[in-house]
Amino acid sequence: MSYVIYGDLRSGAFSVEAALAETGAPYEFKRICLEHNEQKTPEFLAINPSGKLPALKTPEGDIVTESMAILLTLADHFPNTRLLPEPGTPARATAYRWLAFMASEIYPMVEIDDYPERFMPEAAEALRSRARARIHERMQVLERNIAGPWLLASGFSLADIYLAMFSGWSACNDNSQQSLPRLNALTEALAQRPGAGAVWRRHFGS
Ligand SMILES: N[C@@H](CCC(=O)N[C@@H](CS)C(=O)NCC(=O)O)C(=O)O
Repeated sequence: MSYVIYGDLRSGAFSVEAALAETGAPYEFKRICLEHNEQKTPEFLAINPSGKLPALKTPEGDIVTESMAILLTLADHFPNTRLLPEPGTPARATAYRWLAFMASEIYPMVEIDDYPERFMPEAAEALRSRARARIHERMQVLERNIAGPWLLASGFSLADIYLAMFSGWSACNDNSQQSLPRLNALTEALAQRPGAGAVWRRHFGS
């Protein structure tokens, strides 16, 4: 059995697929179409009760949800791929720091940007614009902390894959609203990688 990714193109499933591509492990990509709200079907809710992508089924048949948890699980499954710096090092702690920042400070704001009517149907557009402003502030924090070319001075890691995912979303990286030159350079560097780069093009184009 191989890994099964439940996801859609341009969704959080990009990060899972890119990480798996870096490991070279076989996987299947099961499309759950966000446009058709397939993440809310009973079949998918049985996999992830929160009705969100991505989800991962391991070769042993275990389900993992929550993008950061999935990425950390893959780092555990493939220690030789060096998806993260060595355990116990300051670089590893910095990777956790920024992964958690993106998962907790930015991803929930993207839900508000995508579905503002869930939270305030009477003022959806005003809420979306507040969420975008907060996302932009937080993307600037990341921009200032990119060591170059990768987020960590120690080199490429899962944090780059996760950061590139956010940079692919207009809510986070709208060129007309803000300038993120280091982030754009990081994404270009990621697009050159044999593993994650091919997945980047499949999800986000050139
Ligand atoms: N905390 C979740 C957030 C996942 C999430 O919001 N995924 C989006 C796609 S990128 C989704 O499934 N949205 C559909 C919805 O909220 O109905 C994670 O990190 O995996």
